[in-house]
Amino acid sequence: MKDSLVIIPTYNERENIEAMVKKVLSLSHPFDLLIVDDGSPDGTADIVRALQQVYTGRLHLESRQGKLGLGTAYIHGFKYALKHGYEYIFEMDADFSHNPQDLVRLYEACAIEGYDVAIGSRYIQGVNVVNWPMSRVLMSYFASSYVRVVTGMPIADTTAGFKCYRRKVLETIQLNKIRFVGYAFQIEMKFLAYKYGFKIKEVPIIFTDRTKGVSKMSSGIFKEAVLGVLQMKVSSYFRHFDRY
Ligand SMILES: Nc1nc2c(ncn2[C@@H]2O[C@H](COP(=O)(O)OP(=O)(O)O)[C@@H](O)[C@H]2O)c(=O)[nH]1
Ligand SMILES: [Mg+2]
Repeated sequence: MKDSLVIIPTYNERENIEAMVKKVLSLSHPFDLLIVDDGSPDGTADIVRALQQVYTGRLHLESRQGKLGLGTAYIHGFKYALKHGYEYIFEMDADFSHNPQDLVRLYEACAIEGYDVAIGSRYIQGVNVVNWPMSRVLMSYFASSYVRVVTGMPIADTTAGFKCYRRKVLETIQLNKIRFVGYAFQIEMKFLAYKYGFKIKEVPIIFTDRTKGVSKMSSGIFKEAVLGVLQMKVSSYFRHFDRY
């Protein structure tokens, strides 16, 4: 069985991707890396292809036709990870908002401490967000609280996108039933892991806004989450969460 796969979805991350690949593949733990690129017009995938010559066998690329959303990019990556036998599967952004060094801490929470899901959490010890405008910090913080109240999950950072899953979590959650395509996907994944009774740990991290490239966050994504979380909660009453 292979050990760890970090999945990074990309859309126009030309300015970040090379430094990110080099960083992840030089960490103390031997992570493999999968980039799921949605046909970025800026040529992100070409940079990855060139780097594959250097990191043979450790750097993988899945290219999709167009911008199909963050959630579906991760589902695509999860299926790849399961098919190729990885035990620990990570989600991370390409823009250095998540410090790649923290991958090792997420790994240890699962591999050494025995948790099923480790979440890099901005809100477990105060508010650890650097360089975001106050409006976005407040929106993210209150969105997290809203989700916590509606869903009842005991997680401080319910929208976090920096995570490690043990393989069995992704095998149990029926990936084809995930309803959200955008950022609300992050909420749904945590909710399902929680409902199935997996052991979840929040690892405190410092989140720093990107310095290169632009954010793909939009108000449509936000709307998907607000109503969608209510629908998700209601439909959970009609679903069985028995593990096997
Ligand atoms: N493949 C793919 N990646 C995406 C898509 N939307 C966003 N991303 C990537 O997802 C990560 C998070 O997006 P980002 O723009 O940084 O969002 P923010 O941090 O919430 O402002 C980055 O690595 C983006 O390149 C998408 O539709 N498809
Ligand atoms: Mg970002």
